[in-house]
Amino acid sequence: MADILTWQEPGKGDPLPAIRVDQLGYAPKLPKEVAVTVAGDYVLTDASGAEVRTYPNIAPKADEASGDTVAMFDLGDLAPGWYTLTGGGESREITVSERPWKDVTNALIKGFYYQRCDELKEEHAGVYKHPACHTGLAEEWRKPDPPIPEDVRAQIPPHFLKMLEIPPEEPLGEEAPAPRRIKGGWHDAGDYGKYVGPGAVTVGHLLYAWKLFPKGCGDDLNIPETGNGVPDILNENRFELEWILQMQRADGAFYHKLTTDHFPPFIMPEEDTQQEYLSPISRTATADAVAALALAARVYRPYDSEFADRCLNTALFGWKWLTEHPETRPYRNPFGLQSGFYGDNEDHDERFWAACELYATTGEETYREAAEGFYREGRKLTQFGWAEVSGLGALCCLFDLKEKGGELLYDDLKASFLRRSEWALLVVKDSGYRTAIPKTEYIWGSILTCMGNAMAMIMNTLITGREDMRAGALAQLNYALGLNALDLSFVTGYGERQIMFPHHRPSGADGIDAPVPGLISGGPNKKMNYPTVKDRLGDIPAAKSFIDETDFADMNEIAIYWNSPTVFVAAYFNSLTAE
Ligand code: 9MR
Ligand code: ZN
Repeated sequence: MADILTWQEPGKGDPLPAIRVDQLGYAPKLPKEVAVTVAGDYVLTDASGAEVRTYPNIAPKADEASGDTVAMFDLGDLAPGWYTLTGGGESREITVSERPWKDVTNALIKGFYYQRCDELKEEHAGVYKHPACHTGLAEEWRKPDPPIPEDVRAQIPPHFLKMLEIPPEEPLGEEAPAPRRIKGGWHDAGDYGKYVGPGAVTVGHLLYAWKLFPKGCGDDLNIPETGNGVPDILNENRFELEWILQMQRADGAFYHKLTTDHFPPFIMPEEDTQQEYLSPISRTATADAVAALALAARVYRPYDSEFADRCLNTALFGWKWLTEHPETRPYRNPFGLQSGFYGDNEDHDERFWAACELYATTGEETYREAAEGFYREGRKLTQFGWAEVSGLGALCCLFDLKEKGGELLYDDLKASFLRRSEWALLVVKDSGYRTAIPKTEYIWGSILTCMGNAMAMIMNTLITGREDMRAGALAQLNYALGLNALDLSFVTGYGERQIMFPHHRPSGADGIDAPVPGLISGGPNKKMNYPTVKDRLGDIPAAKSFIDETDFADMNEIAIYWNSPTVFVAAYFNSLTAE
C-alpha cells in the first residue's frame, strides 16, 4: 500500500495536486466529477494506456471560498477499472468500481461502536480496545450558581448577561434522587460527554438512513450484537436509545446531558474517573428524546415489541411533560458545569419533530394537530443539525406519513420542502468545488452544513427523480472523501490523503499512530474560534481554514451528529450501487 499522505500546511511542502478526485473512486453509472486547477485539455487513459476520452478546453474560474481557480467536470460513463487523467502538466489515478463507498459506509457506522461508553473488546475493536469507562454513579447537579460580583458583572456583555438571567433549571424535587448508574450511550465527540439532544438527532439521521436505504447500510459490522437477527445499524442505535431511556427524570422531562464538570485532558475513557453529573433538564432535549423514541417504537416493533413499547411509553410520558410546559425556556449551563453547552433559544422545531413522530407512530389526531400548529409557524425544513431539527420532521412527513399527513403536513410541506431544497443546489452551483457550504458558513462543524444540504438534495431527488439534485448530493460525498480545496479526506482511515490527528481523546491517548477509523472531522472553520489558529493560518481562504492537529477542536474534532448525516448520504449512494 502506498504511504498515506496527510494534511499539508499551506505554503509548505509540495504544492497540492492540480487534479482533485474522490479518493475512494467512482461508480460506473453515477456522476464522476473531478476538479482541476489548471486550464487546458484533459485526457483520460485506461490501464493499458489507451485513450478513452478527452475533455477539451477546461477553463478554471476564481472561487472565493477556496481562493483557487478551479473547474469541475464529469468524466462520463466508464466501466470499472483503473484510469489516469492527464492535463495541466499532471496526472492522477482514478478508480471506477462497483461498490466504491461500501467500506467507508460500514466504517462510518462502525464509528459509533467505537464511541460506545462501554468496554470495547479486542474481538470487535482490535487495537482500539479499552476497558469499561464512566462506571460511577451519576449525581443530579444541585449546586446553586454563585452570585456574580458587581465588578465582574460590569464586564459581562449585555447579551450574555441576559442569558445569565434565565433561571438555570426547572424547580428540582425537594430531595435529590439517589445517585445511580447510567449505562451506555455514545461519547458525543472528541470529549466523553453524553448529550441527549445531539444523541437523539444522531439516532434520527441513522434510523432514517436505514428506513430509506436499508441495502446501503451494511450489516455484519463485527459489533457485539452481530448475528442476532437484527440489522447491525439497529443494534448500534439501540445502544444509544437504551441510554436515552435512562435519561428521563421522574416527572417526564429529560436531563440535557450527563457529563463531568470539566473536559478531561487527552486520556483514555477508562482513565476519566471524574464524577459524572446529570445536568438540569431542557425542553429541547426532552422533545428530541420524545421524537427519537417515538421513531424507534416504529422501527424496532418488528424485532422486539417489548423494547418498542418501552420507547413509546417513555416518549408519551415525555410529551405529556412538554404539553404541561408549553413555554420556551432555553437551557443554560449552570456555573461550574463546564462541559458542552448545546444551547438553543428555539424549541418549536424540536416539538414539531416530536409531534410528527408521535403522529406517525400512534395515528392519533392530537399529535397531528400539534405538528400542524408548529408547522404553521414556518419551519426550516432543510435543516438537520443539533440546534435546528425541522428537517427530521420533514423526513417523517415526506417518507413515513406521506398522504396520511394530509393537505398541510404532506402537500404543503412537500411543496415548501422542494422550494427550499433548491437553495442547497444553488450553493453547490455557486462553489468552485461544488461544495454545499456557503462561503460565509465555514464555521465550527461546517461538515454539518455540507451533509445537511446533501440530505436535502437526496430527499429532493427521491421525490422528483432529478439528476442535478442527485449529482449535487454526490459532490458532497466526494468533498468528504478528498475532492476539496485541501485535497484531503475528512474521514479517518479512508483516502490517499487523510486526516490523522482528529481532536478525539481516544485517538490521541491510545498510543496507536492511526486514529480510530470511520470518524469524520468537523472541517474548515473560518471563524477560527481558537485564537492560536489565527496566528498559524492568518488570512487564509475559508475552505482552507483547517489544521489537522489534535489541539484544534474548532476545526478537527469529530462528533456523532457529523458522522450520522454522512452515513445518510453515504448509505444512499452505497444503496444505488447495491442493486
Ligand atoms: O457542534 C458544536 C458547534 O456547533 C458549536 O459551535 C461548538 C461550540 O459551542 O460546540 C460544538 O459541540 C461540541 C460540544 O459542545 C461538546 N462536545 C464536542 C462538540 C463538537 O465540537
Ligand atoms: Zn465512557
